[in-house]
Amino acid sequence: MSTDLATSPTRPGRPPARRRCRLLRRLLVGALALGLVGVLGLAGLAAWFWSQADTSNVGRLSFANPLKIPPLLEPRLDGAGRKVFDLRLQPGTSELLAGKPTQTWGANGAYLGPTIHATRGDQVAMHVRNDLPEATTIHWHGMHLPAAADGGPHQLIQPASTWSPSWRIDQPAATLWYHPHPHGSTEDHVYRGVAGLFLLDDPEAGALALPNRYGVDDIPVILQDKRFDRNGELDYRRSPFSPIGRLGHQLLVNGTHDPHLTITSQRVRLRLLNASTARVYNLGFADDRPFELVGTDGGLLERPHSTTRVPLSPGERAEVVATLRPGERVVLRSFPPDLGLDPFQERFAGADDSFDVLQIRAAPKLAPSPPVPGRLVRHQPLDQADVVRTRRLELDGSSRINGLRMDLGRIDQTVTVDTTERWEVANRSGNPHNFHVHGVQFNVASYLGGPPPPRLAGWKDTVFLPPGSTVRLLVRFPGYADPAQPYMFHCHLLQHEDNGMMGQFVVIQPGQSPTGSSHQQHHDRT
Ligand SMILES: [Cu+2]
Repeated sequence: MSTDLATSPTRPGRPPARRRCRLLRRLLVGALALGLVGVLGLAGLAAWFWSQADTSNVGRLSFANPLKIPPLLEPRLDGAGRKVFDLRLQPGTSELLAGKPTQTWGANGAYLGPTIHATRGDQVAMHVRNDLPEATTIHWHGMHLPAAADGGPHQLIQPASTWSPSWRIDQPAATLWYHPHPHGSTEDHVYRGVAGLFLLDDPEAGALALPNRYGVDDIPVILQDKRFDRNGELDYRRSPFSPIGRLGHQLLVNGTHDPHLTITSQRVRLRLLNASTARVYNLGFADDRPFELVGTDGGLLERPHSTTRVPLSPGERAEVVATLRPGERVVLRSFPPDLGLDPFQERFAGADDSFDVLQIRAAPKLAPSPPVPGRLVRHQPLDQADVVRTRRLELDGSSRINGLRMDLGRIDQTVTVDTTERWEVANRSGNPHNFHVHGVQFNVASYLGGPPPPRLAGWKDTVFLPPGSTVRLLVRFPGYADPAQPYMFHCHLLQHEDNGMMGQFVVIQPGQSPTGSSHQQHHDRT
């Protein structure tokens, strides 16, 4: 190249060709060097973020604090024989980390809410008073109930107002929960601390020899990860890299940091709830001891499933029974979950993270507990032969279902009451998602191309979907039809949900049609 240039004629006022060429080369080398430094810098920055992105508290806890047990909410009976529960949503100050006050929200307290307990057949009435500075809702997650009582984004409770839904409990014993659901703010409202358990009971489950003394051998385990700033306040920043939403560095169980639990009987039932906004847990014991999985989102399994790990994505629940030896200490731990991502994304989505959750301390003498029954409850699973319609729902990116963002004024699906449908849910994005349906419990007919694993064999209302996966659900819509009030289906990774990965369905009588948008708000000023 330089030879050719050297033979070209020189023009007056310009450097000779050879010098020009040298200059060009220098410029080029300089630019390349600069580029390289830039690329290395960016790579270094990415590597730094990557190295900072995994989180673990394993080995760093002292298990100093007794596990808080949310109080049981005592109902009063009204003249109509209904069990009336009073919830007051309120702001407050909590000491989540020792010595550091944190501004939080709760129900009947500064953080989280009481445990509600009801029995199949009960007529319940909930009085939800909103003393928060913002409008919110309370959704009864997993409950079979009329759409107007569901507490989705249409049932906004304005500040200083009370919402009073009522319904009859008509579903099997289960570990359900309640949490806010205002469209666009669900992640923040849940993160601030409004959530609680709603335990259902029935005679068949009540007759089983399972640990059932609340707070003694039947223990709520509400898992939440939090990020705190230097002053101990909740950090609301979103991670620019996380494909799933805000991930915390600290773990709270029932609002307790660094917790332990003392047990005085041989077996303990843990009701595990993932009440985090984005984090997926993979729960087991530090010594890998097997335990019995006895229940999932919507109730007990037909028979216990012996395992060493239970993965839980946001919103999911599991009931497990563990056996202890006198005097021992064992740690419930969350191991790195499998999110189905590439190693780079996995790191930013929490898939390399591990947490010590709770140290269980067995008393020196343990009262004997009966063995876990080999058969639990009879199931009447939904029948493929009854399917009247198949719907396909595709989760796209991090904010759309079937190409559309949530619109409170648009009904996406219309189903007929008392029919069974197949819902084929496909995760068409590179992000992990999960899928939650309001108002019903479903059966998983197939999961990732095969039959459902034992942990998905029972009633579910929320199911995890790794990128590229498809799950087929059998869903039946018994009892309640209302052409004006929609139920929701959505991703329960709350940032995705707030961003629009949600749709609406109405349940109608045969021949009815949906009666348009339903922006009605059900509240009375009090
Ligand atoms: Cu999602």
